[in-house]
Amino acid sequence: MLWKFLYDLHVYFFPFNVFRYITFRTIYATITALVISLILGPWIIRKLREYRVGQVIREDGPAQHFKKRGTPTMGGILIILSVVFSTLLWANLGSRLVWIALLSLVGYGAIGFWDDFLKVKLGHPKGIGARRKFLLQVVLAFTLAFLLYEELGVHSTDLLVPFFKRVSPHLGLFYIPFALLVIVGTSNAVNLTDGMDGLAIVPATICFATYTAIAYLVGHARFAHYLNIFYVPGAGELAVFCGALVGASLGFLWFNSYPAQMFMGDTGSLSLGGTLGTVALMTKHELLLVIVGGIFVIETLSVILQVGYFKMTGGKRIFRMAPIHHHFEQKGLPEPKIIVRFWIISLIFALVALSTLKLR
Ligand code: 57M
Repeated sequence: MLWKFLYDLHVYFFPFNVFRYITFRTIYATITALVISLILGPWIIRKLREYRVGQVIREDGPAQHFKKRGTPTMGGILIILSVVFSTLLWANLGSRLVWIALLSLVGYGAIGFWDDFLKVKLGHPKGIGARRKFLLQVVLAFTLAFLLYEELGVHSTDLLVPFFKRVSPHLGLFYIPFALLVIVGTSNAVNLTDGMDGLAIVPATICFATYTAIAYLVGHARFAHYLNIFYVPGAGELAVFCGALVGASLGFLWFNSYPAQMFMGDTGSLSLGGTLGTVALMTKHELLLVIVGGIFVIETLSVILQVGYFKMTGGKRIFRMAPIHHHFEQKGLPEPKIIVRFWIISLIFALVALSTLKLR
């Protein structure tokens, strides 16, 4: 909205022509979301304290976490508000992809909000309940998958395989269950990772920064052709949206860095995860997400292995505790050390993922 108003003024003042460019608007969407979250952060923390939205800590968890009891949670509200506001200001709202992205952000945020609200405010230990929560996630993912199937046209059901130039399987109608898996899987993977201060938000920021670059490239006919990737008309506007997510996430990190003043809650983790999966689908780099979000994949695999082995052997464990960050914690590594090491690994994954754009 704002960019259009400013751009229209270029007939009077030519330098305002710059508001037309996606790169310029992406930078300002990032800064705007960051500034909004920094300004709103202390107010949201105060409100969450006022409404007594404090984290309940599980008795069977690591003892080091007991001191975190009562930390305000549901901070995902801060991320969602900042992204929505900044996107409305800087993105071209004529792009339907932007609206689909916003739907995933707000939709998964709402599911998470409901779950958090029941847990922390109304004291229901199970929140919405695992089955109902999963069903809601699937229904929303199905809606998003259908909208994408309609929107992306010619390439919607083709996949780009990292490292392989000539392999691009055509999924046809199988695209819908595949898209469900990507969206719901990523949403839950980010949720599982969110168990230490800053542990989920930094890898999420790195993922969104990576997809900012990818969205720009796939939305640019010449770059897409040069790199031999699918050209997705209108996807460039998703760079603006992802930029806003990077800014808002950094703003949230300001408060969530160790020792955290607030947690994102399911409101944040489901929303960030669901949106990451949706963006990967929209930019036609869905398989690359396994590398970009490698840290989320490792965390999820550690849970699958641990739970599977636990059930098969009637109580034996592979890790001291899953997800794997708790394993290192139980081994005595200080929380900040585990967190920063996971950030470094996450950055390496993103760089490797970006390198595959040329390695084909
Ligand atoms: C949510 N949530 C954190 C906070 C955050 C199947 C099983 C592996 C599932 C898994 C699970 O429930 N995971 C999902 C993880 C919780 O954080 C809240 O939840 C939101 C995200 N949804 O935003 O509101 C706790 O994490 C800590 N935390 C921080 N800083 C942050 O910035 O320190 C979170 C954010 C917070 C705080 O302590 O209270 C969580 O871990 O509960 N279950 C588990 O992760 C549990 N694992 C487990 O039971 N493993 C078993 C196997 C057999 C399943 C095993 O290995 O033996 C662990 N979590 C806890 N206790 N709390 C271990 C036991």
